[in-house]
Amino acid sequence: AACGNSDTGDAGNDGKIVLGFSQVGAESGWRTANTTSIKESAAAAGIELKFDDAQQKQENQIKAIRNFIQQKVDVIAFSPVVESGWDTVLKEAKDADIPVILTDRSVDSADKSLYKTFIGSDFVKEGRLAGEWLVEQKKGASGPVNIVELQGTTGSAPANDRKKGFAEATAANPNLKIIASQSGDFTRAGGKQVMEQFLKANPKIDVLFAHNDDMGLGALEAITAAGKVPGKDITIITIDAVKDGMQALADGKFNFIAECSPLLGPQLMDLAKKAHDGEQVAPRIETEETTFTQDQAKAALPNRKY
Ligand code: GYE
Repeated sequence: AACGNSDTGDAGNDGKIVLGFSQVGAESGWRTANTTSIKESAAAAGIELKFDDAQQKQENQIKAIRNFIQQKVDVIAFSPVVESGWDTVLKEAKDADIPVILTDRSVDSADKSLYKTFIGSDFVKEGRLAGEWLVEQKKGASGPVNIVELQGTTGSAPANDRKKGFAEATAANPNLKIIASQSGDFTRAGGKQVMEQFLKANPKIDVLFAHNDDMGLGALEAITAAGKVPGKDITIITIDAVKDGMQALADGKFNFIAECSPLLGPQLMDLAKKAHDGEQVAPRIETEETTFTQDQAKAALPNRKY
């Protein structure tokens, strides 16, 4: 696949760079938009993409990466479902001289030489922005404000980091109390099911913080079924800002969203080319994002791409 060097992996691919990508799964609207971005960008950049969907299982990702190594792809990129447990397989890629690009989520490996770069969001910041908005909203509260939290996939970087950022920000007001926090695995079904339990166990819930739009959307069903009005009886804060989430925000069912951009494809292809050519790349590339109130969602919705 390489241009002119002694690579053996280029049979029948017209000299194209071959990129092996292991995706987390298809758990959310964010993930679907991310997959589309990667596939479209690869096609546009003339990169041959070998795409694998791991169905939210680390063992499947490790298997996919080993397959990519065996097939001698030029570059490997993946979005690690959880943060821990990657050292062995990353070492195998390094020994095979295949550069690895972490996409969207990072790993906790101490040896940073195991990957070229990490492109993605600052999840701690997203959690903090969500928390800061709530602190501002509730600054006049005279009594306790009960918060429930729907966490993302257990052990994933966005779940760990968003939880941390939100807890840090909301600590500014001792009235803000996180009374329950549990994983809904970043899915609508998970969000609905866990919210049902929260509502049963806690007579007074003032705020829901969901680590992504999809869990918030699932929770809407549970809240409505419990006879409460989402966005009014319960303030709802989420992360991502995919179209369905933005619609819920514009409709007054959500109250605030911290954006997390899934459109990582174009930059990833650029990095894959650079890594393949042995060019230096920055070790960390941070995605640019914003936040949305209900009015801002109304204004942004017509032009929202995903
Ligand atoms: O927020 C969530 C998805 O890793 C940033 O994964 C991503 C997260 C995103 O399932 O919706």
